[in-house]
This record gives sequence, structure tokens and C-alpha cells, in this order.
Amino acid sequence: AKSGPSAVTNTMGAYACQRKTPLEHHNAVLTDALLLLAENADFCTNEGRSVAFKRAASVLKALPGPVRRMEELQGLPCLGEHCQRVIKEILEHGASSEVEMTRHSEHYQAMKALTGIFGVGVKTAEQWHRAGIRHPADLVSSEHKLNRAQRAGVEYYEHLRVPVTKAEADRIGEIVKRAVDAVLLGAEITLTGGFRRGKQTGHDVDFLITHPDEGREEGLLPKVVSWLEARDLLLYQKTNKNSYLEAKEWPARPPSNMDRFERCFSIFKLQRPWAALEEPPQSGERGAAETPGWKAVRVDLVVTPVSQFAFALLGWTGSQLFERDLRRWAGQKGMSLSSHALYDCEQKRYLRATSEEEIFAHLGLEYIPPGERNA
Ligand code: DCP
Ligand code: MG
Repeated sequence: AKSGPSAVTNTMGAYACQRKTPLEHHNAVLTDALLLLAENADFCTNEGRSVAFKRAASVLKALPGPVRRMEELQGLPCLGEHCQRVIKEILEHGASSEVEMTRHSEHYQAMKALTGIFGVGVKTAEQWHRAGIRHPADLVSSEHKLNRAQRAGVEYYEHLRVPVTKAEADRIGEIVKRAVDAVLLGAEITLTGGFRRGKQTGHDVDFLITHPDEGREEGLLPKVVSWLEARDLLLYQKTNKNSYLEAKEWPARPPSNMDRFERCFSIFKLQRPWAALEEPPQSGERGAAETPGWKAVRVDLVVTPVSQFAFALLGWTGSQLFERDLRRWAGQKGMSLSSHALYDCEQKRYLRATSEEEIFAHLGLEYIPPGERNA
């Protein structure tokens, strides 16, 4: 019973946090198709359907080789009838009519462009779409009111749609490190998000900041922001205070996906000379977004007390589906996991941890390293 595809399929867990999901996998044609349908379901505010497509794609990402026949899917979790229909059509005809129709639909394209604006979610995009807005450019001349984030989002739209490279993320890491060192001796910064999972590009750069002496990190961000602003390194920033109080969390408040750390959503102004040295521009073929000597880059800075650091690191490394399934797994085990803490609902106590490994152990899960959390 140990040979053949069923040996693999039978052992695959239904939760993304039970599986190893590498960055590079063997089924991109299928997962791209399913993820487009997931994205479209999000644009139609159908979260349940979106998650179902994302789960199916995630299962295919974890397979050891390319799927060639439907029989190979036998026994795999999370592959509903709809997903199987899409996969079957792609295996037989090379493409799915539903996916291609969606990809070319006016609603999908407009929603993709509008939700691609920093500060714009599906609800706002849908309202604008109903009012005839199809593209960020339509907003410039319209009477629609934009908040400060959205104005920055429209202004830097062409910059922000260009993926951030790992080299750019590392350069921004150096700048953030300098800012943090200047305002608080001994503070530490960690690159998280997709780059920690080994991605070579991302839509933003995510950092965690902490200090080995609990409490010293309080109020750090406004000082970091002032340091950056004084050097003309920020195009936009919004800083929120820490609103997490452990004593008030349970049972008064249900665990939330949104964490409440001191946090700064920002847009950095990254000067180009360093990049130009590494990659000389190709003669005159650079896009309009790349003509200035700088590039706008989305950066998230999150400050965590050191006692919560392992939870913040686990919660901010992603992927989003991996995080979702970690929380669902915890719930099913009678625990509640957030980016701040792990709470045992039966024993009515917090389970402490100083490393990600300890949190996986508390949850009764095999440790999955960041590079294999690309669910
Ligand atoms: N995260 C989360 N819930 C949120 C915000 C973030 O679980 N509301 C976690 C999961 C993400 C990670 O934080 O993987 C970082 O968020 P990003 O949106 O930046 O996602 P990635 O870094 O994974 O993707 P990208 O490479 O596109 O930036
Ligand atoms: Mg990110």
C-alpha cells in the first residue's frame, strides 16, 4: 500500500498548516486558473467560494509532481465538484472556458484595477464600478471623494503595481535598521511576509520591530517615522497605536484576524542609484513608472513586545491561507491563536512561546519552516 499516488494523497492533511507547501511547485497552470476564480469570487464578495478555490489551489501546490489525469486527484482534500470540473477541462483542453470568460470580463478587469489601488477594498471598488468608474485614471476627474490613503494610492498607482524585488526589500531593510538604531539602541528588525517565505518579489515589504527589554519598544514608531520623514524617505504614512491589552482579550473579545500592534502603513520613496548600478537600464525601454530617480514602495512596520514576538512572527510570515488554517486548526483543538498570543480555552490560560517551533508544538503540529508555508 506504500506505492502509487494514493500513498501520497491519503496522507495529505486537510489543513494547510499540516502540509509542506514550497514556493516552486508543479501545477502552476491549474493553480493560476483556480486562483483567478478565487480572486473573482472576492470581487463578488463571495468569501466562502473564494476560500474554497484557494484551498483547492493550495492542495495542488503541495503535490510532488504535475497532475496529468483526474484519477491522480482521488482522495485529495478540498477539491470540490466545481474545482474538479475546472481542472478536468484544463487537463483535456488546455484551458477552462469559465476562467477565460472571467479573465476577459469587464467586471473582473475593472475590479482588479480598482482594488489594485492602495487603500481601496472590494466594497469601495464595487461602488465605484456601479458608478461607471473602470480605472484609477477615471477617479482623477470624477467627483468621488478619496481619503488620504486612496489619494496616495492613485498618485503612486503605476509605481505600486510594479512588484518589489528582494534587493529592494533588503535595501529598505537597511534604511529601517538605520532609523531604528538611531532612535532606540538595541532594537531589532526582522523581514517577514512573503520575502521570509523565500519569495523573490512581493506587493509590499513587511517588517517586525522589537526590543529585548519588554516595554522599551513602546512609542517607537512615531520616532522612526519622524527620522524617515526628516530625510524625505516617506511619501505616505499612517501610524496606529498598540491597542492590545491581554487582560481584556478573553473572553470579552473573539479572536480577530486583524492584530492590534503599534503599526505603520507607509509608502517609501526609494532612491534608485543603487539599483541602477546593479542593473543598468536597457536603452530607453523603461516604462513611465520607472523614469524618475526613485520608486514608491509599500512598507508595513509592526512593533511587537518581545513576549509576543514569536506569535507576531508566525502571524506575519503567512501565507494568508496558511494563517487562516493555523487559526482554524487551533480552534478545532480548543485553542485560540492570534498574532499576539495562544489561548487554551479549556485550561483557560495563555500558552507562552519564545519561538515558532514552540507554537507548532503547543498546537500539536509538525514544525513547518517559512519556506514551506507557501500555501
Ligand atoms: N496577514 C494576515 N492577516 C492580515 C494581514 C496580514 O494574516 N490581515 C499576514 C499573512 C501575510 C502576511 O501577514 O502573509 C503579510 O501580509 P501581505 O499582505 O504583505 O502578504 P505577503 O507578504 O504574503 O504577500 P506579498 O508578497 O504580496 O506582500
Ligand atoms: Mg508582504
